[in-house]
Amino acid sequence: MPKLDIEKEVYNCWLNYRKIEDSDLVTVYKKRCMDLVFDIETSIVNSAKEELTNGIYEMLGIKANVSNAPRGSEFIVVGMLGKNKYIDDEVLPSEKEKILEDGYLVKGISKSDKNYTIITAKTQKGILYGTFELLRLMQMGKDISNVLVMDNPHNPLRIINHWDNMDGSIERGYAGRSIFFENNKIIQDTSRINYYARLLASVGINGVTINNVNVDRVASKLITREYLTDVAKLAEVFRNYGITLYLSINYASTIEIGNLNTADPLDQDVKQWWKDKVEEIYEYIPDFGGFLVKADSEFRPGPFTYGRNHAQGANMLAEALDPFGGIVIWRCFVYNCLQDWRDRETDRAKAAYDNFKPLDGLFHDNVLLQIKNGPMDFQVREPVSPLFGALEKTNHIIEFQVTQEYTGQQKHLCYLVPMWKEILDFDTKSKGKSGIVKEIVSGSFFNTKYGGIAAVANIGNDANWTGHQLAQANFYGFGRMSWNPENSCEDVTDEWVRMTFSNDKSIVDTISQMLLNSWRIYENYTTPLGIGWMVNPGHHYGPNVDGYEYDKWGTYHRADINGIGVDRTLKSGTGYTGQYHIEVADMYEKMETCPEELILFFHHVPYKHRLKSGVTLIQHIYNTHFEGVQQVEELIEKWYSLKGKVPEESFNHVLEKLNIQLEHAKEWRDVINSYFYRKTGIKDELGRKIY
Ligand code: GCW
Repeated sequence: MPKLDIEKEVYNCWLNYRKIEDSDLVTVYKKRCMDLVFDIETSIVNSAKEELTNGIYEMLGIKANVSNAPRGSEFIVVGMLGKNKYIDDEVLPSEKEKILEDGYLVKGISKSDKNYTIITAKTQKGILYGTFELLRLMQMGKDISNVLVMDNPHNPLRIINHWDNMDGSIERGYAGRSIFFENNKIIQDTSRINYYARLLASVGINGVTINNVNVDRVASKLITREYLTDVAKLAEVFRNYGITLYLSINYASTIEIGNLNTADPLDQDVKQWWKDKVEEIYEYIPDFGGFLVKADSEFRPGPFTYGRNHAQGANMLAEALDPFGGIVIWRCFVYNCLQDWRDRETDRAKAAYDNFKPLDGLFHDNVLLQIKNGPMDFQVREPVSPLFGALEKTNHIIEFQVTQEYTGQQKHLCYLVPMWKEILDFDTKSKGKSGIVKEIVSGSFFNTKYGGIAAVANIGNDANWTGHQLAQANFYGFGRMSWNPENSCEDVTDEWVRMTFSNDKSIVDTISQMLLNSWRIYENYTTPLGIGWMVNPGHHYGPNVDGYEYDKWGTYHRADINGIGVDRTLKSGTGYTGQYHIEVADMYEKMETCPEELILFFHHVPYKHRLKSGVTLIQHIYNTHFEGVQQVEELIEKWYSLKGKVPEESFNHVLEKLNIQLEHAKEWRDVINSYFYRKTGIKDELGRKIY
């Protein structure tokens, strides 16, 4: 039996609602949770009701009474503002004002004759989010009697993108197969998808794209009657949790599944085809979100074929979606992937800005550009894409990658929340003032109609969803950060550990520390100082220093016997630094002011160059690679300290992953160190073993 329980536990992720052991707390909670007042019935509120009754049952072992009026003097009341006297009498006008769309208030009330806790909002979704908040507090053993939590989503759009193919495989998926597709069909049993919707809603995600941005022949047909009935079923599952469904589309659908011989966005037949198509989709899914489009990118079709630009391509689709309130999310991952190594001017990092900055202001207002966080491709460290702060008149959202393509593929522990936080807090100095990325992407800085955060999912049909159980923290953390980037990494991490494992301080501290340090550790033993890429081409796992250096794909580190790094300065390099606002450009342009962790991204640096720490670049490379491996050993020691404290299966599972990580970290260390030792002939000052 314990086996079954643990499977259930890892499957449930942070919504495990473990039985609460502290008997005093149980007494207090039970009194309050016995009586639940819900005064509206809608599918989203019903999801909240089910979640709350189920959570209470699991944690406290009681079946709460649910009705539309309190039975006694202690209860929880859940309802919309302005509809219920128990709520309206006790929520201050100032509080009412501060609750924004989809935000919520959870408030404890103590009166002489009544004690109760309010969950209220202006929208049904707000009620659902507020309910999850209350459950989170209970899972963490927090006070719910005198509580006062008000929270609003910082980003209007909080979307998860799946790179799932219809045959069930997942591009860059490291946790099993698709939960949506199998054998070119949509999976009919939606129970797992329903659970997934709960997980998403619990962290505030409100949009999902179910299919890969690389839309193959079969997936192109998702927007046809052959599939729309099934797509609509999925949309319903998500709708109940306040989540809007989007589809990735093939830009050349008119050719692929229509009977036209062109996809020219200015062609009348093409325009009409999309208008009819969109109308058909809305017949099935009245609240369909819209299209996600990868066009003219990595051999995908796009408007370039017809001599048209991205604005013309996106606007054509936007016109079709506009009457129904749909949006086009158009990706900016457009670059020349066949760069020649002799060409020192073309620079992949410059491509997104070069392609899209000139189009700023030309997109319809239901088009959003989706921009990867960095100018390259989800490396362990990159500067922030210069498009943030540059696009002033175009809706746009940032794209993160939760799936760990370049960050250890869910074999390595690499908790990405600190990275995302750093990116969101970056100051682009746009318009000569402080233009922080999180304010830009939310839409508030430039006052754009839409804004938000998207990310590529890291889940699949593995029993624990994410392959590495601790990678669930990346999923959770992404949601919490997209809801509110003001959340601190420490708080988000703490919540996840408590909800997933335990409120025991030693467990919380140990796992939190492991998570919070893991990104830097991974960086230490992999690619140094922002250079990125030294992975095996294709699958992107494991070290291969020259893998992309000698590949036709064209992504370079330019290591020679004197130095390494790409000169991206205006003065002598590719000129990429010039894409940033002047203060930022100046900072990156000079080696002395360039943040060292990115120095090889911006400069070709001699191996003997002394870094601020006083050590030479080459010595830094050696040191961090030895240190990274040691740090993985320390992670293992820390994990050992939890033996007997976390469920045995989880303990063994994570231990196994950490041991793999250690072996592979050693490989990284040795490959990188040997490469540079041979290239430079410079010995490690500490005489450590270099092969
Ligand atoms: O990083 C690359 C990935 C591709 C991916 C592409 C993209 C979906 O290696 O697998 O394709 O990015 O973001 O479009």
